[in-house]
Amino acid sequence: MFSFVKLLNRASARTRDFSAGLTASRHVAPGCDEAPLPRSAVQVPSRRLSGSRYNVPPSAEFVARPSGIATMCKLPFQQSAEGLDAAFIGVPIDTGTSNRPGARFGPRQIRAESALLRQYCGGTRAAPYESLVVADIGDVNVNVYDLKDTCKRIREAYREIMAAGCVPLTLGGDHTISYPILQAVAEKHGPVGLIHVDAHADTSDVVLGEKIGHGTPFRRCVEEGLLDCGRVAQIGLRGSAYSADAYRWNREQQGFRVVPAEECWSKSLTPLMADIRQQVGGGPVYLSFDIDALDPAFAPGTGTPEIAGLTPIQALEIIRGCRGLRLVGCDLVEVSPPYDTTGNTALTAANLLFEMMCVLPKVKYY
Ligand SMILES: [Mn+2]
Repeated sequence: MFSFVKLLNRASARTRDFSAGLTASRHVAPGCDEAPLPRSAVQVPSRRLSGSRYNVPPSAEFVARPSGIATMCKLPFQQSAEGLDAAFIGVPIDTGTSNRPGARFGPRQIRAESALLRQYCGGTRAAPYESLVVADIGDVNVNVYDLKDTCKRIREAYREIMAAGCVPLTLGGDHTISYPILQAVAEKHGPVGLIHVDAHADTSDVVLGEKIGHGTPFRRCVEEGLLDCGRVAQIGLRGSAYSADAYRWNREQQGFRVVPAEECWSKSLTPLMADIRQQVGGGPVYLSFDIDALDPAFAPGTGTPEIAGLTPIQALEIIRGCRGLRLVGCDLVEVSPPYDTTGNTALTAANLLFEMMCVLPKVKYY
């Protein structure tokens, strides 16, 4: 019988820093006559064992995808953002949703589907794990009974992440979460530029008498001065509205660039992103991506779907078009797994989060 230990050793020789996150490979099937692997060799990320700087997920060439604890991209889990350049973090709430619930299960399923992701971006030749120290730092301990308390908990958690000098890559969760996240981001960086990809503007003032919800986060951000409004772009907006000129407040009063879905139909968004880089560059930028920006044919697992949305190709053009910007945080929100039994919405979200990591400052490209 082929030795599992030999397999691991061979893998280590072929893939530098392979054993990082190897908690995934520790399990030995019942009846298998292998001796258990030495504890120290498999339970501690090799970054700390080897002195190497980076975490690298185990390759599916040597460690089966379905094995192990479901961290984002099969990266090591760590308790805090200390020492990290970027961190995946979940915010599992849907108490801010207005229609279909379920986004509280988003982070969990995005992590599960992310097991398919590999180490490099084949399309752009990005090598994030040769450039950044990244880990999964788990979820914010939210209060599913109290949205305002949840916002406070999110703000406090992200203050710590920002204090550690780490870029958060957030797995949502409904869109309410971007408001307390941006409070913490702006506390550190001052008013930030924003690229907001969404079917909806999310700038309502009050909904059902409430100021906090997934339709209001960017209104609250504007009121609190968290955004540098001339450096805000909203892409993919569409659908029926509460008035005929639904985006006037955004455009005329705040100076946002609003790019409705109609202006995106049937074309590459690469030229648009060249314009938007000019508009939002020159300072820190936050990227907030609501999965409902995509057409529900591609991403049905979401709370407020709108027909005639963006394609996954356009989503990649937008995210890859952010390369060169000083991104200080990114989120991917509104994945509601119960509305997509195929898992494809979460799989798409996992890929988009991976692509966000690939365009962070200092990522190496071959
Ligand atoms: Mn939204």
